[in-house]
Amino acid sequence: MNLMTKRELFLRACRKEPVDRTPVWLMRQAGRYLPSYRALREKAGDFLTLCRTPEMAAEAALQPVRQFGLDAAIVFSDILIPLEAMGVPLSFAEGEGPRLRPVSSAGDIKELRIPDPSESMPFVMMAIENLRSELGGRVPVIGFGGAPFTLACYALEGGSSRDFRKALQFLYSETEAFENLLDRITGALIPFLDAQARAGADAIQLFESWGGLLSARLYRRFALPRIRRIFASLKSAGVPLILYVNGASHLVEEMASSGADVLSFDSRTVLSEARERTSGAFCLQGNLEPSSLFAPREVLEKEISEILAKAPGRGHIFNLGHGVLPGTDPGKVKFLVESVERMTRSAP
Ligand code: 1CP
Repeated sequence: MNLMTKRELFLRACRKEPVDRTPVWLMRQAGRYLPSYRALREKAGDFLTLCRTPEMAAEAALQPVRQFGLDAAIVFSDILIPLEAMGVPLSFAEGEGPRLRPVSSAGDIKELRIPDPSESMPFVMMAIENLRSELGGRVPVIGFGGAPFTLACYALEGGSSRDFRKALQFLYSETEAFENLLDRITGALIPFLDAQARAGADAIQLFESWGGLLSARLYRRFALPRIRRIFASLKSAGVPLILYVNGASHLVEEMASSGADVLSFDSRTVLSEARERTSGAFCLQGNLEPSSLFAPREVLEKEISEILAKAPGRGHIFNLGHGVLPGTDPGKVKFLVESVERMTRSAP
């Protein structure tokens, strides 16, 4: 019998304490690949309404936890929600990515608000409270935000992009305004993430989806100081702080100096090398390539065991290197969760 709750298991792993087995959750574990999510979204009408309706948002977050026995729930929301609260209109067109009214000048940036999260985004904290009461403290709840550089990229670009050329052009041509934008976003994120922890989030993750666009030098200059400020401000909340950076093989040392407790990598970074480069001081999270879930079970199982071999023992939270891809077979997700549990459980 398993005496440790999933919450204890997860929190112990974050602190690199001994655990019964390696905990597992997946970035973007809720979403369109799940038929039950598609039904819920249809009921809500659109994605943002789903995010803004706490009962439905809690249900979206619970679906994968119930269906696959994952070891953590992540609140159902989006990294772009705080930009909207700052005064950047946001929409999601059917079948397309996000659309934002682009921030395009120093003047636009001055007009951005630092919102009070309990007034402008109360639904996120309510979804966390709902989730917590549904899970009865047995499964940890992860709160999150986008890292400032990544959010600045979306705000300047007005949506997604392969290379965020407009955003980088602004970084070089209007450097001071770019820094002001990063600072405003940072100022908005601190109370928002703090409110999530106070509402009951057991851990907070920052998603730096576009950090890999920057060299280590530029990352240190623009992105890292703001992340440090956020994590320093959140320390008093007393919850583990997780930093995920996509494309970060050249940023391992920068991530290690961010103030995070857990470092989360995509599949291009070998976890044993990250562990060496950080002197074993951190819990590592990751990092199965999401497309491995398209492979036959025998191949998927081999890929899972490769990841586990690179991160043996304590101080590892199993995850994908990036989000679950649309079109993923939910049966494979179940198989993944069961495989990690079977392969890492210590003999009784
Ligand atoms: O049509 C739909 O139903 C909307 C699809 C969708 C979903 C399910 C979007 C639009 N966002 C989300 C939820 C979401 N987004 C969650 C909670 C669910 C979970 O993880 O289980 C989280 C943590 C996010 C985080 C997020 N949003 C990131 C960081 C992670 C990453 O993938 O790098 C990013 C970059 C976004 C922006 C965003 N929102 C939605 C989309 C399709 C995107 C990506 C846009 C792009 O490709 O640039």
